[in-house]
Amino acid sequence: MIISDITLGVFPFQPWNPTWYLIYILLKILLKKTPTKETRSIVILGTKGAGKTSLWNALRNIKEATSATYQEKVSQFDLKFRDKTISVEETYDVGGGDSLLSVYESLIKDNTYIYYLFNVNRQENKEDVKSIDKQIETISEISRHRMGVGLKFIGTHCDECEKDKSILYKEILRNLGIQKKHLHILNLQDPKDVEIIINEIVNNITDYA
Ligand SMILES: Nc1nc2c(ncn2[C@@H]2O[C@H](COP(=O)(O)OP(=O)(O)O)[C@@H](O)[C@H]2O)c(=O)[nH]1
Ligand SMILES: [Mg+2]
Repeated sequence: MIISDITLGVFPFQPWNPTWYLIYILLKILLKKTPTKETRSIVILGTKGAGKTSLWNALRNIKEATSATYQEKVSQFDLKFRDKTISVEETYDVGGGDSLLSVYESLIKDNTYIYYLFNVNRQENKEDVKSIDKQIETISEISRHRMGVGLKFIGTHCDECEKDKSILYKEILRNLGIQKKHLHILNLQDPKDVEIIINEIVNNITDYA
């Protein structure tokens, strides 16, 4: 019975592989619609070039072109939406390379909310699929030893995709075997799209300054 539930997940999951089966179950537990009032820190992870640094910059109102990131400190900053302001705890903006997987251990703490970014145009790209596999496996494993970790996917670069957004949603939801509430499809270069994330963070987190 459970098998039929997971056969939907064809990308990046391989449900016939027992390791993936476990990871898939763990991931399901991690999926949370939004940060919550218990959330204490925000972490942005994902594949190379997906837009992690762009999103950190947009959240901080930094208008700079990005270059490949290895590991850069994101100092504490205030995030404001309408009349509410919250404080975002210091963290690191890490690159999408395999060598940085070990850093996840210190980034993902109790009550961390993870935005997991991938480029919607590279769903079939072998390198990206491999790194999503590895990163999700690492995140799931670390989160087993943490309390209150939440995760949601953000498919980026949707402006570069010819497909209609509703079709893209359907395709990705089917491939990942997740529900719509666990996915945003955004153009990170559009301030309106970034505002969706700012609103989501500010309105669900209690100020933890
Ligand atoms: N068109 C478009 N470009 C994006 C989007 N998100 C990021 N970029 C660009 O993609 C490149 C890589 O982004 P970056 O933030 O450095 O990715 P990172 O490796 O995940 O930190 C940069 O040139 C960004 O300007 C998006 O949603 N749409
Ligand atoms: Mg970067």
